[in-house]
Amino acid sequence: MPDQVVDLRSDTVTRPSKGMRAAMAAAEVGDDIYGEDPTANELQAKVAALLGKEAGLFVPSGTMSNQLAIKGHTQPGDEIICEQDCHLFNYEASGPAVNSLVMPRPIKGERGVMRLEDVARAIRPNNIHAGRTSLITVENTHNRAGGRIYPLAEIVKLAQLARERQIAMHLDGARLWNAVVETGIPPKEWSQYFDSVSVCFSKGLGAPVGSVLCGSYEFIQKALRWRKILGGGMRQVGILAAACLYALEHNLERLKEDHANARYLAQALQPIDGLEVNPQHVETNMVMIYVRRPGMSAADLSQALAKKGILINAVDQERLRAVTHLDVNRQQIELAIATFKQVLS
Ligand code: TLP
Repeated sequence: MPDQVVDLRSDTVTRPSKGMRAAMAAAEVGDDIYGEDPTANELQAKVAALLGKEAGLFVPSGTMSNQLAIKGHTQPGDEIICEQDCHLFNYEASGPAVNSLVMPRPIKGERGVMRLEDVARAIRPNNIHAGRTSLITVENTHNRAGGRIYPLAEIVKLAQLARERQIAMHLDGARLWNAVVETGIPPKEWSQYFDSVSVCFSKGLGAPVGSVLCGSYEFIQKALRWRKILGGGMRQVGILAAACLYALEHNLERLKEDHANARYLAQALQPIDGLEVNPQHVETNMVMIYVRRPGMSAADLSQALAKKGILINAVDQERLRAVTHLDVNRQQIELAIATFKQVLS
């Protein structure tokens, strides 16, 4: 076994810190199914206020949050427009089809960003031959686009189109925090264009569990019912909500360090023979690394690195995705770089 393991597979691998665990242990709790958990209530109110929405709902995962949002905005048989590389289309086990009986209408984006014309063209006409287009979803930051920040100007245009055509907008903001910290644009400014917003605490913010879905009172009441149906109603959940409150207070600003580490990693990998990396595409905490060595797939390189303690997932045949987070420091990034050099020499 290697002496040291550097885990760059995802920012979901972070473990709760001592301080976070202490906050969890000290949390005031109650039965959340009765709406009586003060810490969960505090978190929901705080996140809703941050996002400028009427209400928030604590849920166990980003997946459930997205699924509840789709359920809340659609009827069976509807179509939902999404970017083809987005999480809810690729990594939620066909959840939209299973839970909401809707058809995803994936649009090919340019590194995660959809062209307005393509979205407009994909909206179904109002006649009996077509499903109703009831929802447009956006992912910010965009995971498979390498943590790209969805440009606010593009969101504004999409929202205008959606309003004109009476289509709801949902934001998968699992990593909205990264976009907020990097751009300095506050959460509310992003979320004002959406009817619902999902944010996660178990990614770069370092909490063990938890997402919050925000929207109107009416929408959240519906989501509350569906959370129960799906088995996501929990009891003394303040123990988990406390971790999220702690994360908001202590781990938000420091995301900048993860972004700096990602940029540093990209710059160091760029000149290595056999790799293709564009540091200009590194906007937040992810680095997409193309493997350009004949006969070597991304999976091959991932395995060779893993043998030496550097864990980085292949996201397709030719790409590795390295994700920086609060459990990886600069010295560990240096070790990762040295190992890439060694493996590819
Ligand atoms: N993403 C995970 C994997 O599922 C791919 C990761 O390692 O990045 N939205 C976005 C944009 C996400 O990246 C993820 C998780 C989710 C939703 C789902 O969150 P969870 O895992 O809490 O269900």
